Amino acid sequence: MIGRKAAGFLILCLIFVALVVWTRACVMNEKVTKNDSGYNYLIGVSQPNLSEPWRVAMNEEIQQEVSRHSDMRVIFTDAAQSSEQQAKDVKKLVGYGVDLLIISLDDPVALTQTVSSVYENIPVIVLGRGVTGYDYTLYVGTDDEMIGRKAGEFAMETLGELGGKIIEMQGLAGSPTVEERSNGFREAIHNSKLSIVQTMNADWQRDLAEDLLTDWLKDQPEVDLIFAHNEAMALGAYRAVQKLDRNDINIIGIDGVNSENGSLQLVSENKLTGTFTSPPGGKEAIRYAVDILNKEKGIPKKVILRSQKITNQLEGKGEPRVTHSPAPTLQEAQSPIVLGFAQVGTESGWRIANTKSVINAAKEAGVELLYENAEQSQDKQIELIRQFINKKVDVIAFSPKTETGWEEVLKEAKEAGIPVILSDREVNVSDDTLWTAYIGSDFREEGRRAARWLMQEAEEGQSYQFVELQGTAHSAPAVGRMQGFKEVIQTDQNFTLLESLQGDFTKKKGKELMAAALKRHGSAINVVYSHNDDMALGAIEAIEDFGLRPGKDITIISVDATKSALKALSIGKLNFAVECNALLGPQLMKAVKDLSEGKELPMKIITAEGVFTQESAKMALASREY
Ligand code: GZL
Repeated sequence: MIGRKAAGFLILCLIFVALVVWTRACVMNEKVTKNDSGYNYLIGVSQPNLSEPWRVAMNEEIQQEVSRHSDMRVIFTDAAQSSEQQAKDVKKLVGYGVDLLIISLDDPVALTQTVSSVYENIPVIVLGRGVTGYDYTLYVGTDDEMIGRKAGEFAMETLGELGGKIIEMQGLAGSPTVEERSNGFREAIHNSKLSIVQTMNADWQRDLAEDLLTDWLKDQPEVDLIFAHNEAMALGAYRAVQKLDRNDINIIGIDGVNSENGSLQLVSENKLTGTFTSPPGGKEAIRYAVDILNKEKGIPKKVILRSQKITNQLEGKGEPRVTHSPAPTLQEAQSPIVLGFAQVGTESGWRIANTKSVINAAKEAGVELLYENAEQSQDKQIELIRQFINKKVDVIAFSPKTETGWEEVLKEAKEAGIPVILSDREVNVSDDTLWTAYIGSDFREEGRRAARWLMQEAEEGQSYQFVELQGTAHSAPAVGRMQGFKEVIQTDQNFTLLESLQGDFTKKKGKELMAAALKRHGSAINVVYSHNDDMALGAIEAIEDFGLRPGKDITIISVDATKSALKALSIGKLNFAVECNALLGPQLMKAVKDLSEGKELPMKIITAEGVFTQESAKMALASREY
């Protein structure tokens, strides 16, 4: 007889074996389930609600694009306007083992932490309305400040010389979308005869907008226009003015969905004066999800979709008027595709790396590159673009020296039907369909990152006097980095700007300007904020010549994070570098290829970028590509 102990041991062994078999079966079963049903990727989509037509359209786009991929499945959740429920939905989707989460949210304050924690384990695409911060793989949405600005310009156009009183109907307070749309609108009407007499928050919801307005409007005789941040609230506004027989009030909305109660229909029925499309981005989100899951290189940080103005100035055939013809796309591409590229110059290490990236990527992609360098002359760049037009290239790309002065030549390119891609720097033109896409950085965020680091490293009670070395005057990076830095640093009274000096992004100018500033201020300077590495490296030499220790007596922060900056960081002569990605070649060629395949490009493709401290620079130096 087997002893009692032996029997017990045997039973334990049998239980253990059974457990192992069962676990394997589960795992196999799960894998079997996935592979068995013939799909590899499971996408989770979390919506805060489906009460807005815009969100219904978003899901439809996602479903449609997923159905083009036989190895992909999607699960949708709808939190019915509860942030707590949306957080639970996200956890449930992660529990199902989704490979990628797409989340659109109304309440970033409640959900940003949830998104951050999911992002630690799987890719996350934030769609439509944003989260605060950058803890996600990719944001697909619109430029909400631009939409707000366009809506403000339209309000001025609508109310004309006399101006008027406006109610602003905002979405959920605290959302970056609300803040940006409101900022853009207020910036546009600033110094005009339009004034916002009441701001309300209807949390993106139609009925709440209707109730708030019905209540407020009944004893407010003088309102001329309502600006609603989305079409659901615009419809609510319409119902309120209808109820109160106040059809004299103009209503401007955003979203432009072409569906029942979508603002495209409301405009054509003359219920809205106009609207600005805010493409839901479902199609783009799935396209990038495929690239992310396939571990493609060069995934951007933000993809910004183009918004168009739709007004009730009906064309003869009674359709809403979509102003501005669309930006040019590529009709009949030659083979190989011919790309004309007018580089701005050779002013910095960043620029040299950028040029190399474009040339190498063109070779790799089989694109015939007509490369020219304007050596910092805008006139030369304009001339080069005209040459490309005359040569009938398929696509033109260039890095505009400054933001302005491009209307004419871009009109000529548009009339010639040649798409123009802005590489690395944006332009400021009245009609943004004069260019087809922008590929580059968020310069204001680069400036904010520099300032945030300075403030977090600042010693309690210590006062700081800083010199700013600015890049090329009126260039997009110089304007953006100055604005972003100022927006943050001005919140701390311990920081005082001594001088802002134009260094044109060159090491020579950076050294000269820093030497002169030291003569004027000496050791009163304890911080230098440089818009690029080359000027920072020039400043380091000037500081040493002056007898002070760069990185110790004077804290230096720079933007670009080229190899030479990482070297200076690693030996303590530089204190912090904000990355500006120079390797735009692959993304530029992908955009050119997409155009040649008839795909519509996003309006802006914003590159993913990081930051470097002295410690992280030491780790990254060996493998740094530029
Ligand atoms: C930024 C780029 C700037 C770099 C400089 O995208 O345009 O121009 O920061 C370069 O180094 O000269």
